[in-house]
Amino acid sequence: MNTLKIMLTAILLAAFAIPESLSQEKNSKFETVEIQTSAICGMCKDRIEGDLAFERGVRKVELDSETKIVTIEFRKKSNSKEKLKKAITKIGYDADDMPADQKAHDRLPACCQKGNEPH
Ligand SMILES: [Cu+2]
Repeated sequence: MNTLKIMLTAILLAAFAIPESLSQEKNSKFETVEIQTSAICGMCKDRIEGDLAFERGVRKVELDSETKIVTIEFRKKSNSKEKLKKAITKIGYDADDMPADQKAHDRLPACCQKGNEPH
């Protein structure tokens, strides 16, 4: 009877311990950052999400159409917020305090360039 009790306790402990250790692993290897961009329309959203998906270590990219804030989840070892901001400026958009690369910006379709109304 005692053995059964111990076994049940062990099973219960294992059930709680496993998800806990998995989430800790996730927290240590990945980082999520939010960066304000100068995106204007849905094309900008697709362009930024599509290009950033190919940056090193990036696992998830989502640009909020309302706020133009892009949320990026990436492997800490492979990338950094500063590098990702730089990557956004090279696509042609502002990233927080970093201004867009002028040449990249000028290559964007006219409707996607800064100063246009969101559409
Ligand atoms: Cu656009």
